Amino acid sequence: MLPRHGLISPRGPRAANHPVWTATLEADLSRRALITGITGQDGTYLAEYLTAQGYEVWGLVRGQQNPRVRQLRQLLGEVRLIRGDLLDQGSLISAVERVQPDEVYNLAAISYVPMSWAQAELTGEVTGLGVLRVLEAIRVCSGISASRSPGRGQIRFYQASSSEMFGMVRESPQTEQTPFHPRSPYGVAKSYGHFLTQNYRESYGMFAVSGVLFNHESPRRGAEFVTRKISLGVAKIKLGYERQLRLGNLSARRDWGFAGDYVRAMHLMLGQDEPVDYVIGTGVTHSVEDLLDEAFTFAGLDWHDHVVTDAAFIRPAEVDKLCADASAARENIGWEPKITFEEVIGMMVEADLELLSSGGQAEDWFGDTW
Ligand code: NAP
Ligand code: G4F
Repeated sequence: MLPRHGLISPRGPRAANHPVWTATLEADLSRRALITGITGQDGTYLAEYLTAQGYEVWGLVRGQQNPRVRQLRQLLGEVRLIRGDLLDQGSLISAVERVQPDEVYNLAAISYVPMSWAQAELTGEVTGLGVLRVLEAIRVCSGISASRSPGRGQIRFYQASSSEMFGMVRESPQTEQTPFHPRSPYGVAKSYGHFLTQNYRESYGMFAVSGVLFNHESPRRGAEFVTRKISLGVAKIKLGYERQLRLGNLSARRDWGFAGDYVRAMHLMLGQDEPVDYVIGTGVTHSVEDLLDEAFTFAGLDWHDHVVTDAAFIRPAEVDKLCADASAARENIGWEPKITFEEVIGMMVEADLELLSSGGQAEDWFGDTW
């Protein structure tokens, strides 16, 4: 639906004063969010958070028989789903037209770094060009062009940028001013999405921002990522299903936080008067060895007895160390993490012990082993 008379409204012309509409006025005033990547870790936390804030939440799901939809329905009964794919421009335009969102959160991506070497072109298409397609859907549906800027009440856009863009870091900790040097096709694709979001803000005056988020984890994390691979490994060893855990580079360092804290930052960023990008992280860095210490000790085990390094998990190019300086987010938008590294790792090991001892499998939840 294109706005008439050049009026830009995310839900089209509102007829709030018309008698037919007065009965639905209250419902119409609730804000509406469209989340891409709703079946992923962050999508589920963000959907829960926005629903609790009174939003009407819509999630974009891809595929004909997406197996995650059933899990999503069990977890988030109130969320409305709409079909669409970041590879398909028309489907994104249809979704924005249908939902008429106030806010769009683009969380969809191929997000597993090793997969970005195995399927580099697809990663470029989804994680990189996918951002362009979502921005274009918003631009077209809002009637924005080089000569027509968005008005008040425009659709606000959040892009899930990543600390992987810093890659071979030029300084530590990393801030909003730290230059990018991505080390994987994933990091390169995210850098494209980041600069494109900035460019649409500057070219068209759109309220489009990127959150440069450092690693964030939870019991909903995909089993291919190192924190969840370790929490599942600990649970399997503790319960006697396995004896060994095979991993790659144990000296890599990351700034690991809790996903539930990070989705609050996404929402805060879209609620500001001005569109500004922020770095989001805890400011504390740990090695994979520290992570092993924490997780195995939590379950009363010693990782040295079980962990084997395996060259199959070493990356063609590694990001050695990441650490956020999120002081701008703290000072300007009042964001701070509440859950520590130790707490999130304990939460994950506990959840996986419970999951496996009750007969569940990681594959029943989000993600499969790589
Ligand atoms: P995730 O669990 O891997 O979820 C990725 C989501 O993208 C899934 O819902 C997936 O849907 C969807 N998706 C993949 N290809 C798609 C396509 N062609 N069209 C539509 N949807 C597609 O990722 P996450 O950890 O929640 O992260 C959310 C976002 O933040 C990602 O963009 C990630 O790159 C970024 N990020 C994450 C972190 C972190 O530490 N978690 C840090 C920085 C940035 P299916 O279920 O259909 O596969
Ligand atoms: O858990 P990871 O796979 O996460 P990575 O590569 O840091 O990426 C995650 O965080 C990014 C933000 O910085 C996101 F943008 C991205 O989407 C994703 O969510 O690996 C963490 C570290 C790496 O240095 C890796 O080499 O753990 C090391 N590692 C060691 N052994 C391993 C393994 N990683 C995995 N996945 N599997 C291993 O066996």
